[in-house]
Amino acid sequence: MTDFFKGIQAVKYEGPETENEFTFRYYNPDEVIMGKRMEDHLRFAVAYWHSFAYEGGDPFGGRTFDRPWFGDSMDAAKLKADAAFEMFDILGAPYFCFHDLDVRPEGKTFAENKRNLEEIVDYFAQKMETSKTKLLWGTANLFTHRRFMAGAATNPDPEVFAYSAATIKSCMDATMKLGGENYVLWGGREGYETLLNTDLTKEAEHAARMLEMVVEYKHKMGWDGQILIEPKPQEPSKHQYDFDVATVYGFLKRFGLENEVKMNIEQGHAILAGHSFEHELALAGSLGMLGSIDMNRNDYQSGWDTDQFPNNVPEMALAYYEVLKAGGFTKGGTNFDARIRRQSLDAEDLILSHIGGMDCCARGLKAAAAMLEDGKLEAARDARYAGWDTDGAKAMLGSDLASIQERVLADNVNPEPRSGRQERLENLVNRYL
Ligand code: XLS
Ligand code: NI
Ligand code: NI
Repeated sequence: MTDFFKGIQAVKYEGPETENEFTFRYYNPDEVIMGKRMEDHLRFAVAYWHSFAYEGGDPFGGRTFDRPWFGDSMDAAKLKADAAFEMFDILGAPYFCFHDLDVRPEGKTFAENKRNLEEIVDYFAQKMETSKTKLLWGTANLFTHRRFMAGAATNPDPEVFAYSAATIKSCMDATMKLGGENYVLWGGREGYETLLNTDLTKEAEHAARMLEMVVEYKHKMGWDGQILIEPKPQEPSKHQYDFDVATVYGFLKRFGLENEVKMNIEQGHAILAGHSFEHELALAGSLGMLGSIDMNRNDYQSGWDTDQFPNNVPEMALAYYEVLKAGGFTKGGTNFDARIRRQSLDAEDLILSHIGGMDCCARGLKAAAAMLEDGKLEAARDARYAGWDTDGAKAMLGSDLASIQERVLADNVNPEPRSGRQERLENLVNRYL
């Protein structure tokens, strides 16, 4: 036991009336919603990087946090793991997620990195024998070290492609060994700073080949986890190839990978792309591509990926509405890719931020389920398209321009516009919140 979280008890559900800050008011893991336990709907994950590796830096200043595990030795990495699993227990977190660089010190060579990761993975595996927390996904950090400054799979230097492929293999091995349910690829620097030095064709082909190798390795190992791409439009690079759900879908179709790969959709990234979160989720749902979500909001004024914990229930309600409509999570879940602010120095802040985020998502989920069960919103949507239920309308889709023109002339077709009833629907949604 470390003494980092000393005095903080396991967080329990006490209901909305409680005065105790260290309890859940809405997140009640065992409560059954639409036939499924809340914990099984939401499948919360703690992000190792933000909670344990982030030092409190911003572009204008460095470390503000003082954590006993900061340092680049294996002992420090193990202390970090001890504290992490203590926090998972306190929160009753069903899952966590990590990058290789979050959990192991950076070595001088690839071989050293590989050994360090394997040692920590063994350490995790021991802890996971007694912990209830499982691995939602693993991933490789192919963006922090300077070797990746011009990309990983899309780097003009084939040796960086090689280093990246070797690293991905290690991270997939780690994920499989720990029973992870997904493997995520976020293309941190897969994009460009300037078109003046960039070959778009080569970079796309190399990115696709790397992804194919990931899929091939998954099948070779007989692993049944999901491979997920995480879209983001920019930051750190000026333009990122995995811009948004629509762009990633086009890329997957272009290279014939659309049945092998799904998406991990992050709220903050949706906003950076100029979309709402529910837009990205709805589109992924309609394409059958919704794999998992990163549940962290951006500040709407800053235009930066601020990775804050969610605190807006109406937004969560619309988001989980799309998740439920898409059939809910199977292997995916709700990862808090969120960090506390750099002035939030205390161990308590780490716990309270997660409690708040979990409660906010739980309220959103409950509202979404009520909306879906009530059926009024879907009924209104169906009514809007009811014209298409007729045999004539269906047959038209199988006909051609000339026959359609003949009928329009013969029947003197002259459609009357109808209200889209937006405000009525907005009023309806507000009744569930
Ligand atoms: C960064 C991304 C990153 C991925 C994992 O903006 O959200 O944290 O989720 O590499
Ligand atoms: Ni992000
Ligand atoms: Ni993310």
